[in-house]
Amino acid sequence: MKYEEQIAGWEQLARSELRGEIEGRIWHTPEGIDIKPLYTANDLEGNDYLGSLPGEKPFLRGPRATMYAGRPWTIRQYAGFSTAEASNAFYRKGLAAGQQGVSVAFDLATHRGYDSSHPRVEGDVGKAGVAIDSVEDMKILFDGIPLDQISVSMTMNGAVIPILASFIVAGEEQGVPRALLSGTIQNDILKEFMVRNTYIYPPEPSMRIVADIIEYTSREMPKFNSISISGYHMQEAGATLVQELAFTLADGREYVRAALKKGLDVDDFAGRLSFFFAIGMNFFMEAAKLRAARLLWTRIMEEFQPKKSSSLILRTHCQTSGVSLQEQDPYNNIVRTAYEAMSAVLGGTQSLHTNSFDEAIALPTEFSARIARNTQLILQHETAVTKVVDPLAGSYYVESLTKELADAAWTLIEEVEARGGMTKAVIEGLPKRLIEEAATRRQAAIDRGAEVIVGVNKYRLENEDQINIFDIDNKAVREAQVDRIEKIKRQRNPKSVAAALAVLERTAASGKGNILEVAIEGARARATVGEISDALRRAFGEHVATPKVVREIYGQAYAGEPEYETLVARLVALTGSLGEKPRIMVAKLGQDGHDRGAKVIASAFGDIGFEVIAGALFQTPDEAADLAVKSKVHVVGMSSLAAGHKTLAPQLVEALKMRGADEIIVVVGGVVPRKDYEFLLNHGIAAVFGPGTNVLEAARAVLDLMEGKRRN
Ligand code: 3CP
Repeated sequence: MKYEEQIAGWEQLARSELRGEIEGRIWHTPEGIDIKPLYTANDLEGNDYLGSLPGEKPFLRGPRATMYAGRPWTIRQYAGFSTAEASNAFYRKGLAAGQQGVSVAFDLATHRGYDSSHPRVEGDVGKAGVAIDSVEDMKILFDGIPLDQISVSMTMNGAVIPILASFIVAGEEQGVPRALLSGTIQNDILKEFMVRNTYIYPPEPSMRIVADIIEYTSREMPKFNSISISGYHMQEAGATLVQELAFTLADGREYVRAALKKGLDVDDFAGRLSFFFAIGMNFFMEAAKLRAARLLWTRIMEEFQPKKSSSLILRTHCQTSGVSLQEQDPYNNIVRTAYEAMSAVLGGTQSLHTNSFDEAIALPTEFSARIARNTQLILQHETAVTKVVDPLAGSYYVESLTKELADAAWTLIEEVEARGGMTKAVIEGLPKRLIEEAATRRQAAIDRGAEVIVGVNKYRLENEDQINIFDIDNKAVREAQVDRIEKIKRQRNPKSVAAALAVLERTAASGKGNILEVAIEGARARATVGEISDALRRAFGEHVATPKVVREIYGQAYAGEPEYETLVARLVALTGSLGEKPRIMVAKLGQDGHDRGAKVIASAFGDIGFEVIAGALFQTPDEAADLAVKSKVHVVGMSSLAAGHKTLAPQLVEALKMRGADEIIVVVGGVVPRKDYEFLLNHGIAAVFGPGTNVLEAARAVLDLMEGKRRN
């Protein structure tokens, strides 16, 4: 029988099993790729990359010839909290228990270039990462960790100059010259403007900083990866896998151009560019994404005509998806993470972080961190997945997916190119808008139950046991940090600090010289992270984003559904009785730039019929209260994802009271542990919406509160 006839036979069988057409079983993915129930040899026709080998161009099958059969991926768990002492102890325990590399999470004050003593960061110090104010903190952070043997990744973008400078000096003072330091600095500012928001300076000077770091590390630190070009945060913000792939690679192309503009030879730096992707729950597509990424990166790099083949290779770190973790029935997260980890490994990652099951709600405990680490150790030692290179190769489905993802991402990459490249596209806001639209569409799919999340919108437990949550005494951390800063300032030579900072400011303003090189002198003289950042602020100014809200995505997804229409009708009635649309301000306070939740809420509430005022990022409680009063809002919805809620929410309530505006209803949404609800409700918060909240339910609750208030 001919193959075509065989397939026709299968189709007939399938139709009779389905009692309908096969088309009904095609899965229309958010990526715009249609997935059929069956893939066959026919799907491989026109696929040019099937014969390629790992370690060879176009590296689709892996950057190394032997991959994990030669050396398994690095188990690199991202961690950091509280003080340098506490984080150092955590790293040392992790390394002793099988972790293979260090990955530092800094707190948001550090990310945004503020010392712990700065009044704007009161709620942020030591919360979502470790507080680092100077070389002294950095030395404590790596005490007893030999920096010439253990590679260190630092997720830092905004305050990348003082942090990398302090790391280099800490290494030096530990007896490790910078040429021997191995590791990675994230240094990927473009995605900050798109999604992560820990930028400080405007895009153009920020691109100069990236290029200066590439220049300096390629000359002085041959074992150090100068950048980690990240799609992770895009997926976390709601991007589809095609968007994640395309925008990340387009960012990479932009960084290569920025480095070439500095006069560097492509072969001097390309081999030390690295990448970072998220791995979500779409198991095969995620593995295919990594294969497609390597293929496309080789294509992009060939444009720059490097001589070394290592310049064509995409090496990547991966992290299992944070947004796929749920607060409800949290042990399910262990299972989710294990699948995602397997997918990352089948895709050929070089380094991996596996999330802890409690990370939807708080920092990991020692217990949850152990399970997360062991998820990888079990993969490496017990499953035999390391024995064979690229085991999915040749799969009709995975090879087709790899090609379809690559083709779709390439179209988007070329669209960005036609608009003048990624810096321009970012300034114009195209990627941000597309990602926010995708995020809103996905939220609607989850709220409607079209996308099932076990334990959240289906199979939900009636009663849930609460798990132990790790909490940071943020006040104590801040006091300890302030004491140390004061001590450093007493002991250092003020003249050398002032001189180093003046040179730094001049170097930045002049456009000549290397900013990192001169900042190292500042760090050595014990200038703090805040002082070095301020010198650059004086030269470059600060970036202020104008929040924009996407419209008519959420409403369209729900159009015609009774529960949505009922809510819209309630809104119309309330608008009639108020004589104006109910106004809600969505506020982000402190240095927490995670704005996916806030944006989705703003977008959905707008569609339902509220007038939405989107507050700027990084407001203080006083600034938010001023805007709320000026905008005459009925409700403030504070979105908190970085654990600052217990400090900032009561301050916001107080600030409104001081302005005689205590009739404004304040609700809090985001990553708030259940055990904090009572505290917030006792401090003037009217309702708390934790992770997994259905947006329509939140809108209903806000309406109830408003109507209740009108009746009283
Ligand atoms: C690797 N090697 C091999 C083989 N495989 N040698 C022989 N045979 C093999 N099969 C060599 C490599 O060439 C290299 O040596 C050494 O072994 C280490 O391998 P590697 O693949 O370079 O691995 P690693 O050092 O771990 O570096 C991985 C990358 C790096 C390149 C991806 O950039 C990295 O570690 N990134 C981590 C980024 C990170 O952790 N980010 C955290 C984000 P040579 O070096 O001598 O060649 S956390 C953000 C969370 C969200 C938020 O922002 O809040």
